Amino acid sequence: MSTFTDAAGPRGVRTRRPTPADVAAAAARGDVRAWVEAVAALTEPDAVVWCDGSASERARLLDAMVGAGTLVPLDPGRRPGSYLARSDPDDVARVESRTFVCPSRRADAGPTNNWRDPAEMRTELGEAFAGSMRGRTLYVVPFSMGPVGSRLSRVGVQVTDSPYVVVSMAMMTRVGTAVLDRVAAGEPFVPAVHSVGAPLVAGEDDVPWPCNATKYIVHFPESREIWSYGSGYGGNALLGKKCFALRIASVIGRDEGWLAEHMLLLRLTSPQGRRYHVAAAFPSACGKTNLAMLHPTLRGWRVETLGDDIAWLQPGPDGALRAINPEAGLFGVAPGTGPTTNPAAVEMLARDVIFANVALTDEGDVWWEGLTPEPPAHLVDWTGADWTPADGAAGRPAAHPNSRFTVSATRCPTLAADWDDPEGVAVDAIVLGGRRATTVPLVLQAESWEHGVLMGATVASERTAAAEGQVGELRRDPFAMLPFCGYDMADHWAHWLRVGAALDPARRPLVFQVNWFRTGADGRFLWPGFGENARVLAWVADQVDRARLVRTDVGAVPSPIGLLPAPGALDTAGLAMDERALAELLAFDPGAWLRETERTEEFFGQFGDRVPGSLRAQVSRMRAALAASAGSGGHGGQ
Ligand code: OXD
Ligand code: MN
Repeated sequence: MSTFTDAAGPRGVRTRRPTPADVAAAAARGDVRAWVEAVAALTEPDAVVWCDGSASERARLLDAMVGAGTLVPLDPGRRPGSYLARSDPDDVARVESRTFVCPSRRADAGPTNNWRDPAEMRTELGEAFAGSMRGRTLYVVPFSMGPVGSRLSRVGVQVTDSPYVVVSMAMMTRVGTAVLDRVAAGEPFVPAVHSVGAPLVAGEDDVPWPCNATKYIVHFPESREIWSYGSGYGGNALLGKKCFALRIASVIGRDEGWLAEHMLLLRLTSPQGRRYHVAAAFPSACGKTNLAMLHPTLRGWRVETLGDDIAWLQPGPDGALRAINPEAGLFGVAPGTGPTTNPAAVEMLARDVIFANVALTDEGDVWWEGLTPEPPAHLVDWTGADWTPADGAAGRPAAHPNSRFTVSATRCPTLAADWDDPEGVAVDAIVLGGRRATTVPLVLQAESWEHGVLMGATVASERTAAAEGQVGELRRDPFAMLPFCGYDMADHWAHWLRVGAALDPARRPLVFQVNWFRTGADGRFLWPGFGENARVLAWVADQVDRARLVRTDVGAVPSPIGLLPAPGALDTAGLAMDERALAELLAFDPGAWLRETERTEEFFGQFGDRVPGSLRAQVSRMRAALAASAGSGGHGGQ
């Protein structure tokens, strides 16, 4: 067993193994070296390597992973600088059932998080992490979420025994020794401990994707710590993303007066050259990356990408809500990404990509469902088995439904030139969406910030493959943050109300709800989506103009559920769509919405009196208006 030198006391050698509490104490002192030493004494790696995020470090690790069989290099002519990783078949998605949020009081985690007593959890973690890195290297990865030094950014240090995680973190965040300088100068860091939980016994061969059947993704929001064990995949292991930039940052934001949200960030430019910044929340795998990289079908409109998954939003000195994307890369869902759904992504993925769990072609390239209309005649599927289109027809996809690409943001052809401006951008509109086959119209504007918060609080979506669970089942996913909020969801709504109140009313973003996924009686989507979504964004921009420039033309009509586009306000020229389908898309059914409000009240019930009174009052008002509308036989929309 290695020894643990206690930097706090008289320098001596401890023979006992440090506990997670000892590790936490070293981090709390802001002493990165002592913290790393403590983690090493707990986990007993063969070596400790401090990473700098350099190209040479990346090259070294990539080579080693190819040697170990973790990565398959792709054909350099077809997909230069790119690799395929095949994960363990039991390590393919975020494990929400094993994700824990552990403040001292259960009530502070709220009813939608898995809470565990922090002391008990530390005991369990102590057992899991004891010797968990034996035979492996412990890498120290200092990283910044957001541009290094921006007042909107925060830093962290991840230790990990996975070289795959090191290389991925260097693409997804800003890794470098400048972060350690900031910590040395007194900036607090989020300590993030990660182990795949697969110690190697001397002489034992490694497997290409080490992991453990038991997993822990643990957050201690009060001490801002992250501990992740047993998985090497995505949000379970790249701890800057969901664990830090959402669960821990949401708590930091709550305490400091800002918001860490599961939102893409884009800039929309009109044919007249007016610029609008939109932050949009959608549950996992609902096409955020596609929307962030939208290729508008409306002539003269342009979208530039600022972020595709996470936004940190903070009231600025100018009274606007300023936002940055804390990430530096994209970890996107591959299936469904193709030349019609997202041409810019196809271009982005041409080189320097690490793919996970997609299929391999006979030419050494990658393929996934949706990349081309017809699959190749033969593939090696994500499990490494032979695959032909007959397997696809039999319901066995070649790529795992949650297969992913990891790529630097700088590869994104639609990336805004100023994407890493430390001042961020001023958000004009917030868009909330979910995957709803029925009930929710194509687009709806909130009547006020408070109404927008109600819209956010009631987002619901049919489940996708990004996490375990029954695909298709409808689940409430407030602000698309259900799996990502580090504190009580209802407190999160109250915090949204507080942040809104801190903004200049003239600069406060307008809030909208969208639903690209409504289906007709035949079960087919009513709205073509993708590039055509620009039509909805153009209406959003128009509404921003009407509010900001005090335009008097009418863009929206009131209804009991919010503002709907006024007849003719949504530009549908040239859209191959009949009037009936359009009317269906924008219509709302008072009966269905009455049921929706009942479900909302039921949903709010679990949060008790933490639900802000103004949200409950709005639901009551909406119910009364809907009852009157249903009674008069009224039917909203166009
Ligand atoms: C993601 C997710 O990976 O939301 O972005 O699951
Ligand atoms: Mn996401």
